[in-house]
Amino acid sequence: MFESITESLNKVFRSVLGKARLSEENVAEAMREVRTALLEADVNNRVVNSFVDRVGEFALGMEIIPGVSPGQLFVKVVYDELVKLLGGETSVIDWDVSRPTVIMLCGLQGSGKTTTAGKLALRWRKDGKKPLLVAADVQRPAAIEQLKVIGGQIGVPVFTQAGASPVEICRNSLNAAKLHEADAVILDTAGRLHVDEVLMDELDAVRKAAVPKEILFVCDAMIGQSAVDTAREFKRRLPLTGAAMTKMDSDARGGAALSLRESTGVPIKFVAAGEKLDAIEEFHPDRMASRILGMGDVVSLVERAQKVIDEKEAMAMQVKLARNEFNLEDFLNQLGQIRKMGAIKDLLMMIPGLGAQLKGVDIDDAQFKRIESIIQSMTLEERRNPGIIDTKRRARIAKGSGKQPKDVIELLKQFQEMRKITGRMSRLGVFSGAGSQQAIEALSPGALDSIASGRTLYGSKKKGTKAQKKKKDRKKKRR
Ligand SMILES: Nc1nc2c(ncn2[C@@H]2O[C@H](COP(=O)(O)OP(=O)(O)OP(=O)(O)O)[C@@H](O)[C@H]2O)c(=O)[nH]1
Ligand SMILES: [Mg+2]
Repeated sequence: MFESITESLNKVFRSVLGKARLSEENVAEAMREVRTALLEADVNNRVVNSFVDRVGEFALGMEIIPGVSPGQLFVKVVYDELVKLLGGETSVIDWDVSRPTVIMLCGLQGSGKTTTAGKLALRWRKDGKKPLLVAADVQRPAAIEQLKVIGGQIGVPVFTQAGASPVEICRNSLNAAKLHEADAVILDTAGRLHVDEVLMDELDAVRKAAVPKEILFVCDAMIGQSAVDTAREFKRRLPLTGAAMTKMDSDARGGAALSLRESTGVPIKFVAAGEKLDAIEEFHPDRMASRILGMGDVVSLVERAQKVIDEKEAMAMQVKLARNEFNLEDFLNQLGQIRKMGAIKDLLMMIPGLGAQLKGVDIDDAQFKRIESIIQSMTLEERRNPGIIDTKRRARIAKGSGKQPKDVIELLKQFQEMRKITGRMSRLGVFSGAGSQQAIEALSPGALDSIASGRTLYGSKKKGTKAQKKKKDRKKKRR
């Protein structure tokens, strides 16, 4: 599984990890090699282009993290983008609660539908569920027998109905499910060598009759990136909810698995790597990305360092609050952090107990934007020392942010109020526990400076920005 791409990516990584510094040329060369590695793995062209562009952009804007080399950071950027490419979050089966969950498997002939049906049944039986297998492939006479044998091997009942159509079989299987008290009904459908209308009509009729909660596209990994076209064809006629990649054990390249999600939007939910009935796993994009890169230790090292940076930043903020040094610049940064996390109301709605109370309450993201645009129109000096903002400066700030001078006055008033409160809290000792002392001690000299200056991989923000601009220009030219 993925052996060839792991090997070629490792070659790229060894070369960047061996360098104390990375020049723009080094990054460009590494990116060229990453591109070749992906194309050789039979990854879809468009997927490769967008992946390489994204990695390149991030690599050029990477900020220095103390204790982490640029090469290690580069590996982490590739890892992060690979996780996203594979779907980001793990996609799980959406179980029905009020009725047996119907899972319909579909795919080309020989893709592994019947085997996968058995594998899923075994897996879910082990998880304490009561699965029922349904033989809905009347195309191939031996297909029903094949499923019966599998059911016998794993101790899962198989619903069959001689002489009936797939639609009848699937509809009747729902009654059988009630009888067996089954909670997972797995429909094994027929395949064809190519996507054709007859097959699609049949599958669509089955879908309407059995109302599956999940329609999984069973995809033979060995077909490489042509999986993309097939999946698209299936998706055109059926609302696919996920994919199961099979025969990963026989595929060293990985083109299908790496292209499918990005180019069809269908999340991979399972991967099967072997003929045996226990050879199936849930698909976790992060674990798969580490496996492909073979760089688990580098990735976790960088993650740890990034976490420390976040903690140090938070602690530095605490110290500032304690010393009543919190200024508009810090305020702007904090707002940016919050906004990065998503719309404010959505965030608040996630807090248990708060969601219900917030229903109907209007929290306006535009408010935050207004505050940000006013602060952004101030000079650094004004942000750090709002006391110097006189009538003239106020008029300039208002003009720059497209607001009225009274809005600027309002914001400054609110900010002073906030500082009064934090000042009071500080005098009450809220920020003066062991925390802030530890915070000061934990801040290694230089760490704060590098956070503050936002230095990039090349040692200066300016240079990184220029490099990014150059890259953008190049991209524009290509178009
Ligand atoms: N190596 C390997 N072989 C597999 C895997 N999954 C299925 N197979 C094999 O692929 C062949 C086809 O599998 P089936 O499950 O019969 O495929 P199908 O999609 O049901 O085929 P039709 O019903 O003819 O459309 C069988 O020989 C399986 O043993 C896998 O993960 N790894
Ligand atoms: Mg079959």
